[in-house]
Amino acid sequence: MKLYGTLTSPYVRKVRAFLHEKGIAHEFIIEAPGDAAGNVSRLNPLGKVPVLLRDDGEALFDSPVIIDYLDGLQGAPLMPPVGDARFHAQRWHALAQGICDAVVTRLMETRRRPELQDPAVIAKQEGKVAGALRFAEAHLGNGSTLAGERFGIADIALAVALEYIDLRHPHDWRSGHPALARWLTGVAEHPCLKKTRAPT
Ligand SMILES: N[C@@H](CCC(=O)N[C@@H](CS)C(=O)NCC(=O)O)C(=O)O
Repeated sequence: MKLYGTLTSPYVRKVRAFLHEKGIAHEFIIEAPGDAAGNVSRLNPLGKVPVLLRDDGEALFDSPVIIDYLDGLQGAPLMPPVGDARFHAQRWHALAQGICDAVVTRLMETRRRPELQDPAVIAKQEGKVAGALRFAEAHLGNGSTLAGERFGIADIALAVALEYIDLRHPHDWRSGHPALARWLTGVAEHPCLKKTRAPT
């Protein structure tokens, strides 16, 4: 199978980390949505990365859908199968997805010409990030994993989202969220996260 995407997209990184953690063989093809090769827009009508192309030619898109598909393929599931652990993992995944969406929207606004930028749009997205950080700090719990017994999708998704804040909306969120900062330090050296970190 082939994964199309960029080195900096947090959605792509999450899928790459997931593939690595599950030990699923794949080819990673670096291609941005607007690249001349045109594979992304050909395979995903929404023109977004990541796109996963199966060997039978079927294309999957939107990172949660790709992850759901990959989790059923081989190895121990990274999404708890039932119960509160499953719902908690899905909620962490949704929170992480929302952080990435807010940081991307903010980034796009800051990249417009200064006279076109709307400070209200930027403030609104920063408010979402701040709210998500507060929620994460309050719901972390005491264990090293966020949901279920083992390192899984919740941990991958949140770690990727927090490091995406550092990449694209760098600010000192750590002093106000010490437990979250400690948690990230604890998981950041996990091989699937180290291997997929965006180049600096
Ligand atoms: N909900 C999507 C979001 C994917 C997404 O927005 N990817 C960005 C890159 S970070 C993209 O391809 N943007 C191009 C565009 O929106 O045209 C997912 O989780 O896969």
